Amino acid sequence: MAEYQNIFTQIQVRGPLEMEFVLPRGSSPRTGSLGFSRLLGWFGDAQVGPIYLGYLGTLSLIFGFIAFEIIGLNMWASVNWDPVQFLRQLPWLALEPPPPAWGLRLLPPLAQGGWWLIAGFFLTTSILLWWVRTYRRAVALGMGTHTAWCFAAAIWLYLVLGFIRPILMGSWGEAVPFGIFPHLDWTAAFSIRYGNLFYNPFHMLSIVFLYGSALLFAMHGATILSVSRFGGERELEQVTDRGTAAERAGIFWRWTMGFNATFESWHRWGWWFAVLCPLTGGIGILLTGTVVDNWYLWGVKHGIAPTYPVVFPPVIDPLTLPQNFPGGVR
Ligand code: 07D
Ligand code: 07D
Repeated sequence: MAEYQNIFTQIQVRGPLEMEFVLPRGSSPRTGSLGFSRLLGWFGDAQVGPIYLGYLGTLSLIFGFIAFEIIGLNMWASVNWDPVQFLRQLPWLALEPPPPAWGLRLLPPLAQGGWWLIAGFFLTTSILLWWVRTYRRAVALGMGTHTAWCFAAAIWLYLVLGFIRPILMGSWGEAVPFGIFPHLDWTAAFSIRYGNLFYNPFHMLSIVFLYGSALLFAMHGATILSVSRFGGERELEQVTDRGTAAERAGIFWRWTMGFNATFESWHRWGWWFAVLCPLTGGIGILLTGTVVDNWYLWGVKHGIAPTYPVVFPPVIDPLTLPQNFPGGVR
């Protein structure tokens, strides 16, 4: 028991390496028992490894590495293979999707988005393989698959942005480029192109859950740390007892805001807020350009955005005036 509790305190255990469970039949062996790290011990458990790589993990890393290489080499080629410029300009470099003229063509010329499609294929496969890994490792440990479903919510937004919505719009050109600042430019341009994403109610909901997640995270972290002098981080033993850290933490919130979550329900709040952020976000992106062309005009129609007052008289395009064309009307 004492050993178990040390995982949750700042004491760093230096015993024989914990070799964890015996894996079910057919599992790959675990690799890399690296020993202990004092630095990591300050942040969490001090033991490093063993890791379960398995064939899914290995494949995922290989696919991810290929995607990363294709993106990096394309970026490097775009500065004529100059290593200094590559490093200097890295945050601005991009691998862009095919221009709209190629529509949904599966293999446009490599330099016109072909590489983007190949990199996207490898990255997506890598992410999906990693998802299966999170699912299967949880099952192997007899756990629920909550982490996998949380991850699936993020993958949903990723797939909407780079795959599902471009297909519905009939062009890969709608998708996000690879690149640090280029993907921010895409985000800003997308908002402007579709009439200001602030008026998209699903963008609003996504922000609610993003900010809400930060708030809940802050409340939870602060609450647990504030009762650590009563052993509050040993949550499970305390849920049903009186006078414990758990009860004090609950009473604190009941006193300050009239309501308290329980040690169990808090984690449901956290899980749902995290999941709903990209879930609602993905719905918002999916509707943009497919169902709604301009979120500002949509907002005006539904009474959430004002029309701009007519401050200036209408301007006549000078090119339409005959006096600008000495020969008469154009
Ligand atoms: C802290 C967990 C660790 C993850 C890290 C990110 C890469 C990319 C690849 C150079 C919280 C690892 C980064 C592997 C390197 C190349 C080709 C998670 C933590 C440390 N974004 N975005 C960032 C991605 C989108 C937006 C940073 C990915 C949408 C804005 C990083 C995706 C839109 C801002 C990054 C993705 C959007 C960022 C930090 C995929 C709308 C910032 C991320 C796969 C949702 C911030 C310079 C972070 C920044 C930022 C990665 C998608 C908007 C490079 C992988 C298209 C407004 N994004 N992003 O810490 O500093 O996440 O940008 O969908 O301000 Mg982004
Ligand atoms: C990106 C899910 C995919 C990631 C995966 C991870 C790897 C790396 C490697 C670990 C993040 C794969 C990981 C490959 C592994 C290592 C090393 C989740 C991702 C699978 N917005 N906006 C959102 C705000 C504006 C715009 C969401 C705020 C402007 C667009 C969020 C503001 C314009 C999109 C949000 C603001 C604009 C969004 C994202 C303020 C720009 C989206 C939620 C205060 C001028 C996305 C519906 C999320 C979305 C999105 C917040 C402003 C554009 C809540 C706070 C008006 C185009 N915005 N935004 O979970 O879903 O992202 O919209 O101004 O697509 Mg926005």
